Amino acid sequence: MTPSQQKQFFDENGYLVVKDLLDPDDLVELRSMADKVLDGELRPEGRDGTSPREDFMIQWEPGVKDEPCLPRRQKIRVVFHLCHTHPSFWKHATRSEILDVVENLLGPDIKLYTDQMFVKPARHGSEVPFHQDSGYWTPLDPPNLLSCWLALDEATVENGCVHVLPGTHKQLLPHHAFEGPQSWGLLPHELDTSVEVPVELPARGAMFHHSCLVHRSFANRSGRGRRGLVSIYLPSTLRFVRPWNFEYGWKLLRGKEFPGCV
Ligand SMILES: O=C(O)CCC(=O)C(=O)O
Repeated sequence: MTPSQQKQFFDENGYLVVKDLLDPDDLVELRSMADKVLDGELRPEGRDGTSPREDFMIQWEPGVKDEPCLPRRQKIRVVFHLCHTHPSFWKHATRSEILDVVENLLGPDIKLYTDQMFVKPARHGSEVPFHQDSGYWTPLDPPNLLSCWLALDEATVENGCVHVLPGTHKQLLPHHAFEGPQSWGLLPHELDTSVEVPVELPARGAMFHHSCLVHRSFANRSGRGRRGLVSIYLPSTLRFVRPWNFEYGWKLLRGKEFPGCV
């Protein structure tokens, strides 16, 4: 697809797949850093070289968190804010291969919010229920952020790839609290699930998705893990409708800032 075809597909569907986004050598390097984070072999490192925290910010898989015999990497559900706490992940979040696509889809003035590694370990990875990311990021208006979901491992239906409802990005729906490791989202009976599409990706492929696109992923009961490193961007023209004290701030990556905006 040409960039203008990509933009047209994204505007209509709310997502875009780029199958070979990363250079193979860059994938090897990134996977090795992700392994170290998951195995507890890497400490967070600020951009000034200091080490602000003992460990990365981790959400554990609730079902196996306290299993003494499982390796640490099998017990991790999500790791947050890697790009703000280690230079290797900052390098990833700011790489031109990603930002060129982001600029095409969002426009020239781009800020970085943060990143999250969804680990979905083999056999123990729990589901992510239907949600729109802007259902979480409610202080920002308009709800128009963009995620780049980069496959560190091949993502298939079997190991819990992300599923999307194309075209649902045009409206933000009210979210609800419910039980589970991720307790904020949308209920299947509120949605037209007949249009649901599994987004299978080769390792080093990526899906870009709008923050109002409804999506989910199922539990991983297969023998193969599936890690997705999700970097999140926004136009620097968005405004806060409520204060949001995010400790790392919103970093300008391309273009300019605007008075009164994020
Ligand atoms: O990777 C997953 O399973 C879920 C990802 C997700 O919800 C997101 O990128 O917003």
